[in-house]
Amino acid sequence: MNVFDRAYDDPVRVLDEDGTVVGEVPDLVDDELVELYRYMKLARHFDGRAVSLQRQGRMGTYPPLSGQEGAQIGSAFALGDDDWIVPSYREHGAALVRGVPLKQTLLYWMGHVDGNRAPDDANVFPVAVPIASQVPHATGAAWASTLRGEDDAFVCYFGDGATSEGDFHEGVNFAGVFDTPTVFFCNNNQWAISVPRERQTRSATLAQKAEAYGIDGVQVDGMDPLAVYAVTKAAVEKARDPDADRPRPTLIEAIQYRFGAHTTADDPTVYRDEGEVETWKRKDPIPRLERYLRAEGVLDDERVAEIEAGVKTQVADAIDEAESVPRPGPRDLFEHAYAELPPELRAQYESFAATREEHGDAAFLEE
Ligand SMILES: Cc1ncc(C[n+]2csc(CCOP(=O)(O)OP(=O)(O)O)c2C)c(N)n1
Ligand SMILES: [Mg+2]
Repeated sequence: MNVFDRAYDDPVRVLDEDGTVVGEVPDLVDDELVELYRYMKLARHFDGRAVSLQRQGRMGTYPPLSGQEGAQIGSAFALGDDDWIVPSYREHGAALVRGVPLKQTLLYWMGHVDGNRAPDDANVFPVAVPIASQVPHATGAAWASTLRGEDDAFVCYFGDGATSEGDFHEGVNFAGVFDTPTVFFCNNNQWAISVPRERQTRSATLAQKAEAYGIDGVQVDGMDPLAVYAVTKAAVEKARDPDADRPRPTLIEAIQYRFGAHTTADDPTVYRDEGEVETWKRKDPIPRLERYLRAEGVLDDERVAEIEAGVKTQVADAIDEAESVPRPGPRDLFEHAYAELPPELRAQYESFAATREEHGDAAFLEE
């Protein structure tokens, strides 16, 4: 199957909503399929616990990923060891597959500066909160890698809303012109906070935006992990091949839905219908893959129970580890952005320090 030779509005599918095979099943052995499933369960459980920690005041704002596990885990699974991911702020699942421990993700959302530094061997860029700012970075890093004679692919994640930003167009255009090994992975979860996909662009699809930049564009059912895996794998292999007979960059539009709020600071009930959420929940990537794996005899009740127990322990341990790290102090607010504080920030810092002294804040003074 050449996934790139199809209409922009014809998403690649492997499993239907019931887990029945409707496309070409990618070549993964049973252990890999179970691992894919386990990671999705782990990401889902982590997500629920992270929201709960925020609600209990044990963590800062957090962007939930539930519903998007198929896109995140399926795509990250398709990468080689030396490939890179360039995430937005919701890619905890993809980062996990690439070797960022859950503890690290928790630390980030707890406000620790160290949380934004992936382990050296994980090949994961820092979290990017400014929308689409990571797109030119992914193009640039991929171009640098080519200039160095390496053959690594760079998968850049961003949302539907990000396609309205100049950075998206600049990054994809440059990638087309310089034929960089970049895979632009758009998580079209239908909403940019409260702005629906229809108010984002008049284009019929996001995938077709690739046409303007002379690269391949393809839609995939983002809640079908096997389809996501197959499409990402094809895009990554093309990106790595300097002799490819098609442009190396690809724009993937992964159609999906976020089940929860945009972040814990958002209330989606004020802008979207409960019926819409229920419709998309029927496409949930986890039961879908589970049904397929049970039908294939790869999973049974016992194995599922074992996976669920393992996932719970892994998340509980990560929370314990993250919470045993001393909390960042207010002084951290003034560090790390500038080597030397500009005068206005220095004045703010001094005024803040004076109030801490007045309050006899020993912890602050000792920091
Ligand atoms: C440049 C910029 N403008 C505005 C914001 C505020 N903001 C944070 S998330 C978001 C919506 C992004 O939607 P989308 O790209 O679809 O990603 P999603 O969160 O749905 O994954 C906005 C507008 C921001 N972070 N950066
Ligand atoms: Mg979105």
